[in-house]
This record gives sequence, structure tokens and C-alpha cells, in this order.
Amino acid sequence: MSASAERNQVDAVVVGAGFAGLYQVHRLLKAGYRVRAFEKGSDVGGTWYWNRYPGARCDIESICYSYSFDEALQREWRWPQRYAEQPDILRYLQHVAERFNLRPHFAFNTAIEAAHYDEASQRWQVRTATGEEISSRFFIMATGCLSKPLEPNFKGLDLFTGERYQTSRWPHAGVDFTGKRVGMIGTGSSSIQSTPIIAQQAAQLFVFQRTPQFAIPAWNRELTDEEMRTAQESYAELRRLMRQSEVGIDYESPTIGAKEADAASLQKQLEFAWDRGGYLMLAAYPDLLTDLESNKLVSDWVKEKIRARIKDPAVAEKLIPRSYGFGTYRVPLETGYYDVYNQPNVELVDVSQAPIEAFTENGLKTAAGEYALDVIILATGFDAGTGSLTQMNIHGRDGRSLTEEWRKDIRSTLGLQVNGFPNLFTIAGPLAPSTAFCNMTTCLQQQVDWVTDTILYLREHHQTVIEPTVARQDAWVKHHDEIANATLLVRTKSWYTGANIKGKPIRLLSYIGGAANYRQICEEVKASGYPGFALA
Ligand code: NA7
Repeated sequence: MSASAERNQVDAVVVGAGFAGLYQVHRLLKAGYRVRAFEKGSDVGGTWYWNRYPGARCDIESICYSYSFDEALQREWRWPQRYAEQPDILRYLQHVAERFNLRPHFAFNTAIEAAHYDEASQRWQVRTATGEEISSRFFIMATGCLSKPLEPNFKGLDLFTGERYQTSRWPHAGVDFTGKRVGMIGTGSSSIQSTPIIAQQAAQLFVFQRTPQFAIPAWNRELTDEEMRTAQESYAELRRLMRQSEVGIDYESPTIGAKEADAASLQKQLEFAWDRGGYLMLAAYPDLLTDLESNKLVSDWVKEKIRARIKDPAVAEKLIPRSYGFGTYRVPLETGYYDVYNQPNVELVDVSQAPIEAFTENGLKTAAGEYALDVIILATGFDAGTGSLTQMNIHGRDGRSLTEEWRKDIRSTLGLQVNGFPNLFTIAGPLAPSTAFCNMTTCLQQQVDWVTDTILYLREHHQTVIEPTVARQDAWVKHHDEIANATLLVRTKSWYTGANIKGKPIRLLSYIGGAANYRQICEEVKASGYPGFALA
């Protein structure tokens, strides 16, 4: 066999060079497998490679947002801030790639164009956009759950003669907004993080808001040497607690629900949670996401916090969410977000009743008026959970198309495998714990470990193929739905359920039965020899 033919006959193809892809390649190489990995971007980083907009920052505390698989790595790395900003996380992932010599195994600037499962050889035939054909036993997707940007189909998009940017595809050289009239479309996390910084530079900033958000303060700050040293020394215990937790970070919640608390203790507990900042506010009460009355108490309390930040009461009322409860739509962490609406150069444009109708040569037009702009920023979100996979043209047994199947109904087994697609693994795939319901670094590592251990199990048992049965998949979907439907999350229209994409089947995309519980289920499957999975 020629060297290039040998290079294209591998044990595993891994797609993506973010947190999951890097660790997946590392684990497979250590186990002696031949691996080829592909990444669309020009370097490692995944989410943190693409999302370079001003103010991009992780909403999980940096001490908890890192790999735990290597003791020396976690003891040596120093995070500068409580919540790491994008350049720091990117630097961390670059460091990991160098430290474990992972880059040589990746082809960068290389998208996967198509892949199909060949039943005769029991191998995946993978084609890249650069024209390579690779034959692989296993096909592992580490493509992220918020990777495919949603670019709304605005009329006249290309008529606009000014600058146009998308937060999730931000230019590496940055953008100078000085003296410019800027239009920001969207008020999700990306907009909420970048708006305060852009507002400092721009001559005028118009924020086009369709749905207001319950953003809560991050209380970001520098980490002291002492704090960092303490974390480094106690990582073993911290990681243990994280793994045992509901969402992959350690926290404590009261045992009673919000509606059972008297007014004074409710006030005290919410102030306490508010001051802790960040996601811990979601842990203020255990029934926050399951009980309407409790959710309303907390939502009303947060609304008052928002009102108190805005000088103009009419603007404040526009910023108050009314159509859903606190926590049922991704809660963004903010630093100076609400304050921008007190600045004379910032205007909030409510497009809920008067939607954006079209882009024009000089800006954009809503049903209520026209806005002259030099720059338009699309902070319009993603095709979450499935988008990165359905764009890839994946065909399994009998030519079954993943895109077609998920267009009808989004089903998976543990979020990690799909019936009809043997040896395909989807890390953080739909119906696994993923973004917004789990600290990604905790959950991704666990899923990569499960995938790797599964591949090792096959080797030890002289098997080459694994595929979940229809019955096992149906059981997982049923279990997932029962838990999801008992929460208030499914009542809110958001990307959590795919409601931001026209025609996408509605189902909560992330498993919310708890990260620890999910880990245990995965461990049991492995320990009991993969019941409900066909091994061949
Ligand atoms: P999000 O949270 O999905 O936010 C997208 C925003 O864009 C949201 O406010 C949308 O309003 C808005 N949007 C989308 N299409 C339109 C149109 N046509 N007109 C007006 N407004 C529109 O994405 P982000 O990038 O901010 O954050 C995604 C996650 O990345 C984040 O939560 C973190 O986990 C990391 P809508 O709410 O649909 O009315």
C-alpha cells in the first residue's frame, strides 16, 4: 500500500478541534489507534476559535472550565479572571494542543463534505472538501452544539453596502467601530457580551431586540494568586464534586422550593444567589425550572433588578421579558449590559411588533421605520444541537440520511449514537447533556471517555461494530422526553428546543436529567456489556 493510501486507512476519523476533539484525539492516540482529525478552522479552538467578538467570555467560572484528565496540566495552568475571556481560553487550547502534540494529527481548513457507511467493509468512507477520501472504522463527531450559525434570510441582505459581521464568524483582525453607526441584531448572549464594548466606540448603536432576556451580573474580576493556588491544590476534590453534580459545576441549593419560602427568606436567598453571580442564580431554588409559581416569584424579583438599572422607565419596560420565565431561555451573564441603555448614543429598537423587513443600501428597514447604518452585526444565534451534523451529508446503513431522519424527528441513544449509523459517535449530540445544562468541559470529557472506552471494549471483545437498537433508542428518547416535559423549558420558544429554526422538529435538545445521573447511566451500559446495542 502506498504511504498516502495507508494514511487514509485509519481506525478513527475525528471531526472538530475544540475541547472534545482535542481530548478525543489524545485518548485514541494513547490507546494506539490510527487517527485522522479534521477541522474547518485554521487552528484549534472550536467555539473559542470562531466566536471572537468583543467581550466573548465563558459563562462558567474558569477554575471549573478546563480539562481534568491531566494532573500536571491543571496544576500548572493559571486563569487570570473569574470568567475567562475568549483569548485566554483559546490560548489554553493552543497550549493543550502543543503539550500533547495533537496538531500533527489534524488537517486544518478542511471541512467534511460527506460520509457514508459501507456495509460490506463495515467502514465509514469520508470525503473532505479538499478532495481526500478516508476509510475509517469509527467516525466521531466533536463538532459542538452551537457551531452552525443562523443567518436569517433578510430580504436584500446583499444590497447593504456597509460592513456586515456575524458574531460567530468574527474577523481575526477585529473591527474598529469608532465614529460609526452600528446596528446589532439580536439580544442573546453574544449580543449582551459585545454590546457594552461596541457602545464605548460607536458613534451610535441601535440594538434590534425581538425577545428581551433575563441577563444577570457576572461579577467578573481578576483571580488572585492565592485563589488560583488553592484551586490548583484542591482540584482532585473539586473535580469529584463537579462530576457528582447536576450540571457539572459544584454548588449548593436550598432544599425547599421558592413558593414554600416566606417573603423575608425568599428575599435573603435571592440576594445571596444574586451576589454569588452567574449560573448559581439558577440554583437559587430547586424548583425554579419545574414549578410555575416558584418560577414567577424569582422572575418578578429579577425583573425589579433589571428595572433598577435603567433610567428611562419606558426603555426599562421594553427590556423586561414577559413571554417566558427566568431560566427557561439561556440566561446570559452580563457586564455593563443594561447600563448601555442609559448612554445617549445607544437606542433599543423593539422589533417584536415591527419586525426587520429588509436590508437596504444604507442600513435596514423595520415595519416602523428606517435606520441608516455603517455596520450591521448579526448576533442571531445557531442551529443548535443538530446543525453541525445535518450539514455534513452523513449516510448510514441502507443509505439512510441523518439529515432526512432528523428533519422528521430528532432521535438518538444517550445523545452519543444513532440507530442506523453504526460506529458513528456524536459527542454532545442531541439528547446528551450539553451547553447551558452542563459545564461543557465536564460533560465533554465524560462523553469522550465513554466513546473511547466503548472502542476499547470492542477491541477487547474482538468486535468491530456497535449500533444501538431501535428499542434502546426509543427507550432513551422516552426517558429524555419525560424529564424534559416535566420542566418549564419546553414551554418557552428558544434554541433550547430548536424553535429558532423554521421547520425544525421541536424537542429539548439537551438531556436535563442531571450530569451525574447521565454519567451513571453511561457507566452502567458499559459495565453490563452494552445491553440494547448490537455488537458485531
Ligand atoms: P441566541 O441566544 O440564539 O440569540 C440570538 C438572538 O438573535 C436572539 O435574540 C434572537 O431573537 C435574535 N434573532 C434571530 N433572528 C432574528 C430576526 N430575524 N430578527 C430579530 N432578531 C433575531 O444566540 P447567541 O449567539 O447570542 O448565543 C448562543 C449561545 O452561545 C449562548 O447562549 C451561549 O451558550 C453561547 P429571538 O430570541 O429568537 O426572538
